[in-house]
Amino acid sequence: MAPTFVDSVVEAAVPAMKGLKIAPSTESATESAKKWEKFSFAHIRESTVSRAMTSRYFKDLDTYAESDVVIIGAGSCGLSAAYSLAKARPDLKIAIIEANVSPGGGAWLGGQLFSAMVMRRPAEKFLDEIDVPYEEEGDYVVVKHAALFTSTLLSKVLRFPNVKLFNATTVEDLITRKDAEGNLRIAGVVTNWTLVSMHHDDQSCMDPNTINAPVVISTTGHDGPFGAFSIKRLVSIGAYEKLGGMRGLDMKTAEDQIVKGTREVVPGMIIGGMELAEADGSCRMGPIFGSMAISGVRAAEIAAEIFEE
Ligand code: 48N
Repeated sequence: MAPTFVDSVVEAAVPAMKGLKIAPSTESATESAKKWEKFSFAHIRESTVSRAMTSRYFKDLDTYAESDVVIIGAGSCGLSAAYSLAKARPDLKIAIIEANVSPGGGAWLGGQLFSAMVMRRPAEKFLDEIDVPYEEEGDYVVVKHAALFTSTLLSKVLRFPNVKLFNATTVEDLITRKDAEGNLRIAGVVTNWTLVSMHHDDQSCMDPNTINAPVVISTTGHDGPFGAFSIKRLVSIGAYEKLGGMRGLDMKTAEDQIVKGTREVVPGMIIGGMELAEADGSCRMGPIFGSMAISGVRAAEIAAEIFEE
Protein backbone atom coordinates (compact mmCIF):
# COMPACT_ATOMS: atom_id res chain seq x y z
CA MET A 1 0.00 0.00 0.00
CA ALA A 2 1.42 3.42 -0.99
CA PRO A 3 2.65 5.47 2.01
CA THR A 4 -0.10 7.80 3.27
CA PHE A 5 0.15 11.42 4.43
CA VAL A 6 0.22 10.09 7.96
CA ASP A 7 3.21 7.92 7.12
CA SER A 8 5.02 10.92 5.64
CA VAL A 9 4.31 13.00 8.76
CA VAL A 10 5.58 10.26 11.04
CA GLU A 11 8.62 9.72 8.83
CA ALA A 12 9.40 13.44 8.81
CA ALA A 13 9.16 13.58 12.60
CA VAL A 14 11.74 10.85 13.13
CA PRO A 15 14.84 12.98 12.19
CA ALA A 16 13.51 15.84 14.36
CA MET A 17 13.41 13.66 17.47
CA LYS A 18 17.12 12.69 17.41
CA GLY A 19 18.54 12.43 20.92
CA LEU A 20 15.21 13.17 22.59
CA LYS A 21 14.06 10.70 25.30
CA ILE A 22 10.74 9.15 24.31
CA ALA A 23 8.51 8.30 27.25
CA PRO A 24 7.43 4.64 26.93
CA SER A 25 3.96 4.52 25.41
CA THR A 26 1.16 3.36 27.69
CA GLU A 27 -1.22 3.09 24.79
CA SER A 28 -2.44 -0.33 23.74
CA ALA A 29 -0.49 -0.47 20.52
CA THR A 30 -2.82 -1.01 17.61
CA GLU A 31 -1.12 -1.06 14.21
CA SER A 32 -1.74 2.67 13.50
CA ALA A 33 -0.89 3.70 17.10
CA LYS A 34 2.51 1.96 16.73
CA LYS A 35 3.43 4.35 13.91
CA TRP A 36 2.83 7.34 16.20
CA GLU A 37 4.77 6.07 19.18
CA LYS A 38 7.97 7.77 18.03
CA PHE A 39 6.21 10.92 16.72
CA SER A 40 7.51 14.25 18.02
CA PHE A 41 7.63 17.81 16.70
CA ALA A 42 10.97 19.57 16.27
CA HIS A 43 12.35 21.36 19.34
CA ILE A 44 11.16 24.95 20.10
CA ARG A 45 11.51 27.41 22.97
CA GLU A 46 8.67 29.77 23.95
CA SER A 47 10.82 32.86 23.48
CA THR A 48 11.60 31.74 19.93
CA VAL A 49 7.90 31.81 19.07
CA SER A 50 7.48 35.19 20.73
CA ARG A 51 10.40 36.67 18.82
CA ALA A 52 9.18 35.13 15.54
CA MET A 53 5.84 36.92 15.94
CA THR A 54 6.89 40.22 17.47
CA SER A 55 9.95 40.85 15.29
CA ARG A 56 7.83 40.53 12.17
CA TYR A 57 4.93 42.61 13.54
CA PHE A 58 7.13 45.50 14.65
CA LYS A 59 9.02 45.42 11.36
CA ASP A 60 5.66 45.67 9.57
CA LEU A 61 4.59 48.57 11.81
CA ASP A 62 7.83 50.33 10.90
CA THR A 63 7.47 49.58 7.18
CA TYR A 64 3.83 50.65 6.95
CA ALA A 65 4.13 53.70 9.23
CA GLU A 66 4.46 55.48 5.89
CA SER A 67 2.02 53.74 3.53
CA ASP A 68 0.87 54.78 0.06
CA VAL A 69 -2.71 53.67 0.66
CA VAL A 70 -4.61 52.74 3.80
CA ILE A 71 -7.81 50.73 3.38
CA ILE A 72 -10.12 50.96 6.39
CA GLY A 73 -12.30 47.86 6.69
CA ALA A 74 -11.56 44.38 5.33
CA GLY A 75 -15.10 43.57 4.26
CA SER A 76 -16.07 42.51 0.74
CA CYS A 77 -15.54 46.01 -0.64
CA GLY A 78 -12.28 46.73 1.17
CA LEU A 79 -10.79 43.36 0.24
CA SER A 80 -11.87 43.75 -3.40
CA ALA A 81 -10.23 47.18 -3.44
CA ALA A 82 -7.07 45.77 -1.86
CA TYR A 83 -6.89 42.93 -4.39
CA SER A 84 -7.49 45.19 -7.39
CA LEU A 85 -5.03 47.88 -6.27
CA ALA A 86 -2.28 45.51 -5.10
CA LYS A 87 -2.43 43.68 -8.43
CA ALA A 88 -2.53 46.84 -10.56
CA ARG A 89 0.11 48.69 -8.56
CA PRO A 90 2.66 46.31 -7.00
CA ASP A 91 4.81 49.39 -6.32
CA LEU A 92 2.30 50.77 -3.78
CA LYS A 93 2.45 49.91 -0.07
CA ILE A 94 -1.09 49.08 1.05
CA ALA A 95 -2.06 48.80 4.74
CA ILE A 96 -5.47 47.33 5.58
CA ILE A 97 -6.85 48.24 9.01
CA GLU A 98 -9.58 45.90 10.24
CA ALA A 99 -11.30 46.33 13.61
CA ASN A 100 -12.27 42.70 14.01
CA VAL A 101 -9.88 39.87 14.70
CA SER A 102 -11.57 38.12 11.76
CA PRO A 103 -11.60 40.09 8.49
CA GLY A 104 -14.46 39.66 6.01
CA GLY A 105 -17.11 41.95 7.44
CA GLY A 106 -20.62 40.86 6.52
CA ALA A 107 -19.56 38.53 3.72
CA TRP A 108 -19.30 35.22 5.58
CA LEU A 109 -22.96 34.44 4.92
CA GLY A 110 -25.21 35.30 1.98
CA GLY A 111 -27.90 36.79 4.19
CA GLN A 112 -29.46 36.05 7.60
CA LEU A 113 -28.21 32.50 8.25
CA PHE A 114 -28.19 31.39 4.61
CA SER A 115 -24.76 30.51 3.28
CA ALA A 116 -25.11 30.92 -0.52
CA MET A 117 -23.95 34.30 -1.91
CA VAL A 118 -25.77 35.94 -4.83
CA MET A 119 -24.10 38.32 -7.26
CA ARG A 120 -25.78 39.95 -10.24
CA ARG A 121 -23.99 40.01 -13.58
CA PRO A 122 -21.47 41.41 -14.49
CA ALA A 123 -19.96 40.89 -11.00
CA GLU A 124 -19.15 37.30 -11.99
CA LYS A 125 -16.21 38.81 -13.89
CA PHE A 126 -14.60 39.50 -10.50
CA LEU A 127 -15.35 35.94 -9.38
CA ASP A 128 -13.62 34.72 -12.55
CA GLU A 129 -10.67 37.02 -11.78
CA ILE A 130 -10.16 35.51 -8.31
CA ASP A 131 -11.09 32.00 -9.47
CA VAL A 132 -14.20 31.49 -7.32
CA PRO A 133 -16.61 28.94 -8.83
CA TYR A 134 -20.31 29.75 -9.08
CA GLU A 135 -23.59 28.42 -10.44
CA GLU A 136 -25.04 30.22 -13.47
CA GLU A 137 -28.60 31.44 -12.98
CA GLY A 138 -29.24 33.74 -15.93
CA ASP A 139 -29.01 37.36 -14.76
CA TYR A 140 -27.23 36.35 -11.57
CA VAL A 141 -24.77 33.77 -10.27
CA VAL A 142 -24.59 31.96 -6.93
CA VAL A 143 -21.45 31.12 -5.00
CA LYS A 144 -22.33 27.99 -3.02
CA HIS A 145 -21.02 29.50 0.24
CA ALA A 146 -20.21 33.15 0.94
CA ALA A 147 -17.19 31.97 2.93
CA LEU A 148 -15.77 30.48 -0.29
CA PHE A 149 -15.76 33.98 -1.83
CA THR A 150 -14.44 35.75 1.26
CA SER A 151 -11.78 33.21 2.18
CA THR A 152 -10.51 32.99 -1.41
CA LEU A 153 -10.38 36.79 -1.77
CA LEU A 154 -8.72 37.15 1.63
CA SER A 155 -6.10 34.54 0.85
CA LYS A 156 -5.23 36.22 -2.46
CA VAL A 157 -5.01 39.66 -0.83
CA LEU A 158 -2.73 38.36 1.93
CA ARG A 159 -0.38 36.81 -0.61
CA PHE A 160 0.50 40.17 -2.18
CA PRO A 161 3.96 41.27 -0.94
CA ASN A 162 2.85 44.92 -0.93
CA VAL A 163 -0.14 44.37 1.38
CA LYS A 164 -0.20 44.20 5.19
CA LEU A 165 -3.36 43.44 7.16
CA PHE A 166 -3.52 44.93 10.65
CA ASN A 167 -6.59 43.21 12.11
CA ALA A 168 -8.00 43.67 15.64
CA THR A 169 -6.99 47.27 14.99
CA THR A 170 -9.40 50.21 14.72
CA VAL A 171 -9.11 53.49 12.88
CA GLU A 172 -10.35 55.88 15.55
CA ASP A 173 -9.49 59.12 13.77
CA LEU A 174 -8.12 60.62 10.56
CA ILE A 175 -4.87 62.54 10.00
CA THR A 176 -5.76 65.83 8.27
CA ARG A 177 -3.81 68.64 6.60
CA LYS A 178 -4.87 72.03 5.19
CA ASP A 179 -3.51 73.11 1.81
CA ALA A 180 -2.43 76.70 0.97
CA GLU A 181 -6.06 77.62 0.26
CA GLY A 182 -7.17 76.17 3.59
CA ASN A 183 -8.80 73.11 2.01
CA LEU A 184 -8.67 69.97 4.09
CA ARG A 185 -7.07 66.82 2.79
CA ILE A 186 -6.69 63.41 4.43
CA ALA A 187 -3.10 62.37 5.13
CA GLY A 188 -3.47 59.08 7.01
CA VAL A 189 -5.21 57.39 9.91
CA VAL A 190 -5.09 57.22 13.69
CA THR A 191 -5.25 53.66 15.06
CA ASN A 192 -5.55 51.74 18.28
CA TRP A 193 -6.13 48.18 19.41
CA THR A 194 -9.87 47.62 18.93
CA LEU A 195 -10.32 46.54 22.54
CA VAL A 196 -8.86 49.87 23.62
CA SER A 197 -10.97 51.82 21.10
CA MET A 198 -14.07 50.18 22.52
CA HIS A 199 -13.15 51.05 26.10
CA HIS A 200 -11.80 54.58 26.01
CA ASP A 201 -14.56 55.61 28.40
CA ASP A 202 -13.90 53.05 31.06
CA GLN A 203 -10.10 52.86 31.29
CA SER A 204 -7.34 55.42 31.58
CA CYS A 205 -6.72 56.89 28.14
CA MET A 206 -4.30 54.94 25.98
CA ASP A 207 -3.04 57.18 23.21
CA PRO A 208 -3.27 55.92 19.63
CA ASN A 209 -0.76 55.17 16.92
CA THR A 210 -0.67 56.65 13.42
CA ILE A 211 -0.11 55.67 9.78
CA ASN A 212 0.68 58.38 7.22
CA ALA A 213 -0.74 57.84 3.75
CA PRO A 214 -1.68 60.27 0.95
CA VAL A 215 -4.70 58.13 0.04
CA VAL A 216 -7.23 56.43 2.31
CA ILE A 217 -9.99 54.14 1.02
CA SER A 218 -12.75 53.82 3.61
CA THR A 219 -15.07 50.82 3.37
CA THR A 220 -16.38 50.54 6.91
CA GLY A 221 -19.86 49.36 6.09
CA HIS A 222 -23.22 50.67 7.24
CA ASP A 223 -23.64 49.18 10.69
CA GLY A 224 -21.75 47.51 13.50
CA PRO A 225 -19.91 49.21 16.37
CA PHE A 226 -17.77 51.30 14.03
CA GLY A 227 -20.00 51.43 10.90
CA ALA A 228 -19.59 54.26 8.40
CA PHE A 229 -16.69 55.58 10.47
CA SER A 230 -14.96 57.92 8.04
CA ILE A 231 -17.99 59.71 6.64
CA LYS A 232 -19.30 60.29 10.18
CA ARG A 233 -15.87 61.69 11.19
CA LEU A 234 -15.72 63.94 8.09
CA VAL A 235 -19.13 65.37 9.05
CA SER A 236 -18.04 65.93 12.66
CA ILE A 237 -14.94 67.90 11.55
CA GLY A 238 -16.98 69.89 9.05
CA ALA A 239 -15.31 68.34 6.00
CA TYR A 240 -18.55 66.83 4.66
CA GLU A 241 -21.86 68.62 4.88
CA LYS A 242 -24.16 65.98 6.37
CA LEU A 243 -24.89 62.27 6.41
CA GLY A 244 -27.40 61.18 3.80
CA GLY A 245 -28.43 58.22 5.97
CA MET A 246 -28.97 54.79 4.45
CA ARG A 247 -32.41 54.40 2.88
CA GLY A 248 -34.71 51.36 2.70
CA LEU A 249 -33.94 48.26 0.73
CA ASP A 250 -34.25 48.50 -3.07
CA MET A 251 -32.14 45.89 -4.85
CA LYS A 252 -32.81 47.36 -8.28
CA THR A 253 -31.35 50.79 -7.62
CA ALA A 254 -28.97 50.35 -4.69
CA GLU A 255 -26.17 48.43 -6.39
CA ASP A 256 -25.78 50.80 -9.33
CA GLN A 257 -25.85 53.77 -6.91
CA ILE A 258 -23.05 52.29 -4.78
CA VAL A 259 -20.80 51.51 -7.75
CA LYS A 260 -21.43 54.86 -9.48
CA GLY A 261 -21.15 56.73 -6.17
CA THR A 262 -17.73 55.31 -5.30
CA ARG A 263 -15.53 58.40 -5.29
CA GLU A 264 -13.01 60.66 -3.58
CA VAL A 265 -15.33 62.54 -1.20
CA VAL A 266 -12.60 64.87 0.06
CA PRO A 267 -9.03 65.07 -1.25
CA GLY A 268 -7.24 61.91 -0.14
CA MET A 269 -10.37 60.03 1.04
CA ILE A 270 -12.17 57.56 -1.24
CA ILE A 271 -15.34 55.94 0.08
CA GLY A 272 -16.81 52.68 -1.23
CA GLY A 273 -19.19 49.88 -0.33
CA MET A 274 -22.03 50.30 2.11
CA GLU A 275 -20.40 53.25 3.88
CA LEU A 276 -21.48 55.17 0.81
CA ALA A 277 -25.15 54.48 1.57
CA GLU A 278 -24.69 56.46 4.78
CA ALA A 279 -22.86 59.23 2.92
CA ASP A 280 -25.27 59.65 0.01
CA GLY A 281 -28.56 58.47 1.44
CA SER A 282 -28.74 55.69 -1.11
CA CYS A 283 -30.80 52.56 -0.61
CA ARG A 284 -29.45 49.38 0.81
CA MET A 285 -29.48 46.34 -1.46
CA GLY A 286 -29.83 43.52 1.08
CA PRO A 287 -28.24 40.08 0.60
CA ILE A 288 -26.48 40.58 -2.74
CA PHE A 289 -22.79 41.41 -3.05
CA GLY A 290 -21.88 42.31 -6.63
CA SER A 291 -21.75 46.02 -5.92
CA MET A 292 -19.40 45.45 -2.99
CA ALA A 293 -16.88 43.76 -5.23
CA ILE A 294 -17.24 46.22 -8.10
CA SER A 295 -17.21 49.26 -5.78
CA GLY A 296 -13.90 47.92 -4.51
CA VAL A 297 -12.61 47.60 -8.06
CA ARG A 298 -13.71 51.19 -8.75
CA ALA A 299 -12.15 52.51 -5.53
CA ALA A 300 -8.84 50.88 -6.52
CA GLU A 301 -9.02 52.49 -9.97
CA ILE A 302 -9.57 55.95 -8.42
CA ALA A 303 -6.69 55.44 -6.00
CA ALA A 304 -4.36 54.38 -8.83
CA GLU A 305 -5.37 57.48 -10.83
CA ILE A 306 -4.42 59.71 -7.89
CA PHE A 307 -0.90 58.28 -8.01
CA GLU A 308 -0.75 58.82 -11.77
CA GLU A 309 -1.54 62.55 -11.41
O1 48N B 1 -18.95 44.03 5.17
P1 48N B 1 -18.78 45.39 5.74
O2 48N B 1 -19.70 45.83 6.81
O3 48N B 1 -18.84 46.53 4.61
P2 48N B 1 -18.73 46.42 3.02
O4 48N B 1 -19.13 47.75 2.50
O5 48N B 1 -17.43 45.85 2.63
O6 48N B 1 -19.86 45.33 2.63
C1 48N B 1 -21.17 45.55 3.02
C2 48N B 1 -21.93 44.26 2.86
O7 48N B 1 -21.42 43.29 3.78
C3 48N B 1 -23.38 44.48 3.18
O8 48N B 1 -23.68 45.17 4.15
C4 48N B 1 -24.41 43.74 2.37
C5 48N B 1 -24.22 43.97 0.89
N1 48N B 1 -25.72 44.14 2.85
C6 48N B 1 -26.35 45.19 2.49
C7 48N B 1 -27.60 45.51 3.20
O9 48N B 1 -28.52 46.10 2.59
O10 48N B 1 -27.72 45.08 4.39
O11 48N B 1 -17.26 45.49 6.26
C8 48N B 1 -16.82 46.64 6.93
C9 48N B 1 -15.59 46.26 7.72
C10 48N B 1 -15.93 45.35 8.91
O12 48N B 1 -15.09 44.21 8.89
C11 48N B 1 -15.65 46.21 10.13
O13 48N B 1 -15.11 45.49 11.22
C12 48N B 1 -14.60 47.17 9.58
O14 48N B 1 -15.00 47.43 8.25
N2 48N B 1 -14.57 48.48 10.24
C13 48N B 1 -13.44 49.07 10.69
N3 48N B 1 -12.17 48.64 10.71
C14 48N B 1 -11.26 49.47 11.25
N4 48N B 1 -11.56 50.68 11.77
C15 48N B 1 -12.82 51.14 11.76
N5 48N B 1 -13.11 52.34 12.27
C16 48N B 1 -13.83 50.31 11.21
N6 48N B 1 -15.18 50.44 11.04
C17 48N B 1 -15.61 49.31 10.46
